[in-house]
Amino acid sequence: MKFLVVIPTFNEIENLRGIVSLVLQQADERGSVYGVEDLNILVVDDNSPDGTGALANELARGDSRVHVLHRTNKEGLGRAYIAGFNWALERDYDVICEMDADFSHDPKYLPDFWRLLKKHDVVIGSRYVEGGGVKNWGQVRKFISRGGSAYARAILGLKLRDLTGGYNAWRKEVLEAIDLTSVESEGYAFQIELKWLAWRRGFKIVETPIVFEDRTYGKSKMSKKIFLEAVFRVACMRIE
Ligand SMILES: Nc1nc2c(ncn2[C@@H]2O[C@H](COP(=O)(O)OP(=O)(O)O)[C@@H](O)[C@H]2O)c(=O)[nH]1
Ligand SMILES: [Mg+2]
Repeated sequence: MKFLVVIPTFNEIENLRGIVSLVLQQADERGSVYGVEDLNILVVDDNSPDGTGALANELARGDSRVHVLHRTNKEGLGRAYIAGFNWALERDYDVICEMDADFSHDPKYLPDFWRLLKKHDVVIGSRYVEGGGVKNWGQVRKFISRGGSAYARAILGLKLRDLTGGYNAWRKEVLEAIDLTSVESEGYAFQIELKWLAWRRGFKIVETPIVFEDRTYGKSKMSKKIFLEAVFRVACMRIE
């Protein structure tokens, strides 16, 4: 299995080196047990003012498994992922995995993804199934996140618990079947829309528990605007 972890970054200078090394460590220690012969990382940086792009270049020079895609403007998480997905599809990766740079998505769960990918097309890292959870989040953020998934589930009729989460792995056939050029969402809506499109096409989707820890370094880029985008776009997805 050729496996690509796509990590979008905007001002993640304190986090990137650590997360890249933890992912590679999982591959070195456990990859072969699960048939992952080749694991690569693609950092998609939107010209971060803090120099994350230059750090990514340095990491790529130090390890041939690390690649970098530089974009000139900050265009949001969704655009960065689409660029990363297209990069992967042009290079024949079997599975493409989304992961944040800020350690909220612990690479220790990768073996669970690898195991489940043998029998499923999509594996979702889920905070809202037995064994999953969130750490260091205030009540408001917890409520918004759970409420967001419940809202999307109710409107779309999807039987998945964690719809807004961004720690997900996709077999390439799924991303090929989805018309990526039609996906315009930016933030949480992007994660919901991908799952919705995969579900509608009948792909086999499974949730695996993850405990999501809030970041220690750097700032969240999610905003009220991105939250409202999700509320609006989910309603539109139902209508389409
Ligand atoms: N390339 C790129 N990455 C982004 C953008 N917005 C957020 N990210 C990255 O996406 C990941 C998740 O963002 P984050 O702010 O931690 O979201 P939160 O965990 O929901 O608060 C992090 O790795 C960010 O650096 C963007 O506009 N462009
Ligand atoms: Mg985060």
